[in-house]
Amino acid sequence: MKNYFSVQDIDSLPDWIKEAIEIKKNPLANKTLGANKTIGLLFFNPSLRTRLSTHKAALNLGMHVIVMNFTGEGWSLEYEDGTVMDQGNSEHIKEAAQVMSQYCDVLAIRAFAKLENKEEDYKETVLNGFIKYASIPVINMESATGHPLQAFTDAITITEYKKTDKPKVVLSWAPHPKALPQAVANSFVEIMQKMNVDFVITHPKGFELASQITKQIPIEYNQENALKDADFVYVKNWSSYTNYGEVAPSDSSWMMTNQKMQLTNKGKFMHCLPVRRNVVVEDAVIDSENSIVIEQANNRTFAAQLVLKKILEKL
Ligand code: SN0
Repeated sequence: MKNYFSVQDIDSLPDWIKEAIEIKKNPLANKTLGANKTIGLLFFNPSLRTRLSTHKAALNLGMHVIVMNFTGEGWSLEYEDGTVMDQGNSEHIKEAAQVMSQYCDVLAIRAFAKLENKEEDYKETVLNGFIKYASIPVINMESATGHPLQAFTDAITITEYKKTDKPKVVLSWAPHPKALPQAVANSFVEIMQKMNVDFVITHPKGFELASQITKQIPIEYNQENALKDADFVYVKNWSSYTNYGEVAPSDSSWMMTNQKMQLTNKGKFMHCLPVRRNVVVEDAVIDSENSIVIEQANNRTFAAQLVLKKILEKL
């Protein structure tokens, strides 16, 4: 594997999960693998878990870490070929990516969907630009359409907590005041298709994810029906894919509540965080003993560490 761009880059999910759980038991087992290697973490958007856990993973492997925020600090980059650059953008991705490839051995990039133009976002201009012009491996730390480090974390977490061979997993849409990307939901859906789970997606009509991602996964428009006997309830907002970037009118009926969780099989509550309390999920659910969001976030380090290990082994 050169780049970790999407969950499709995982060659064997069961093996990856097993190895990540081994790393978790002994995070410093490979503390010299990354000696004298540098990772550049580039952020075009805010981050807490992704930034700290990827940084921590790199340190556990003995790497040097350079972090750069493009939100106000870097030159604003141009991605189109042949543009007359007389507008706002100061530097072309061609030079930026080649220059950074001289300073670093691996790049990890966060660049959210802009949610203005579906075709533009789904072209993955930023990540694909770096993959095209950088001469070093590129890791996706949430791009316009996917968040594969989060999804791999989620697969590890479900494996750790499952009590049956084939648990029921529900991805339940939630309300949100802002337009959020489909990235987390997309990658979660993709990785669930690689797992032995009984998987259902529930959301209001009009919030269907891209059909090339959801494929044959059942969609249940009645949230309460979907939640019946669920072992894992993964709650996440995403803005509309069809009416691209549209936010649902404010309506708390899709918020995850204690009452709804009673329908599940003592279901574990999951969310990638950050989460808007009492909009997406009631306090009583996220604060309950069935909430595994903190352990889920803990697994971000070991997911990132396995991805980095795979990349370092091929350098
Ligand atoms: C991002 C998203 O893609 O949904 C990152 C999740 C890992 N979430 C947000 O941007 C939340 C912002 C907010 O104001 O609640």
